[in-house]
Amino acid sequence: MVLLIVATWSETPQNDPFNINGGQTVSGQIGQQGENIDQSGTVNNGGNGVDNPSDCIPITWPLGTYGLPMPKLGCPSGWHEGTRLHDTEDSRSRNAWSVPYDLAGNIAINDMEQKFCMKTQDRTSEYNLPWPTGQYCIFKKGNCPGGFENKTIHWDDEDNNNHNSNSGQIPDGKYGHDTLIYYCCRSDGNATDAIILPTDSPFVLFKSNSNLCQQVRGMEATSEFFYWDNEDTRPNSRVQEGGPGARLVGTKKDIQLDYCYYVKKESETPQNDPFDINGGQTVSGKIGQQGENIDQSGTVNNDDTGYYYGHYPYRD
Ligand SMILES: [Ca+2]
Ligand SMILES: [Ca+2]
Ligand SMILES: [Ca+2]
Ligand SMILES: [Ca+2]
Repeated sequence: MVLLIVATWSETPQNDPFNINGGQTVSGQIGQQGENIDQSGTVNNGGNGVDNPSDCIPITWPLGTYGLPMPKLGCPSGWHEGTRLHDTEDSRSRNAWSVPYDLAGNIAINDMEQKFCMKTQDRTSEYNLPWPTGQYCIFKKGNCPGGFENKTIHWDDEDNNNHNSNSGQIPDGKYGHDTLIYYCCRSDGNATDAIILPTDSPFVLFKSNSNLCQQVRGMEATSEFFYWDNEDTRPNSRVQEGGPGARLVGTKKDIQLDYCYYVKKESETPQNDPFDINGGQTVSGKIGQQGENIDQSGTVNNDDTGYYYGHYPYRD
């Protein structure tokens, strides 16, 4: 989401009141009503200060070690990549996938790659929060973060001349001639109640115990899938109730698994950006409820504009 800081009064500035230097990527998150938004970098607002800068919290990926499916556009900064190649059924192969399919990895009717984004550092900043309640799953790496339950999917990969392989950082599991992957799942909230996660770049979550994608504030979710043609002879694939929405299909136990692919909501991109963001890099901000302040990042120079800086309306 592009930083949306728009004045409520009629005098929406023609000339950008903000000059955000440096162009670093910053995500902001907001607190509860009455709180301020995160601030990072030097904010010079000519005396219209944020009420309680100490309340500001930048949006970060939640606490814990875990993984997410890798979208084609890559992993969050600082995470590690990994790959699992499934040698899927060679006889009358019929892997299938959604169109569009926005996950990274080579896919074909007889083999496929799952690619992973793995967060191997438990805490990355003092602002990390726990994962919020909801209905979603992530990959397990070490202990599941608080509030999640362990779940598994077992793929019966090709039995004959199996050429499964893996590389890099991968989720907890068993990676032999078949594939067992552990997930962390929770169903302690409603998928329709939006949770707050970083919106800088696309990411992927799994459904949990629901046909719905967990809603994420500022992001548009699309349900995509991959269908594995698992081993046909003595098929032995298994999924768990309450797991990441995998379904066994047919007597030969193929597996269809849904992915929720998240991109920033188009509607949150202003037509005329009232900000002059130098450097051409992305600055993401998230805004709070009405009456809250917005995040600022980099140097904000609003000298001689006279615009009100203390609070901005929530726009979603
Ligand atoms: Ca194969
Ligand atoms: Ca097998
Ligand atoms: Ca076979
Ligand atoms: Ca099969």
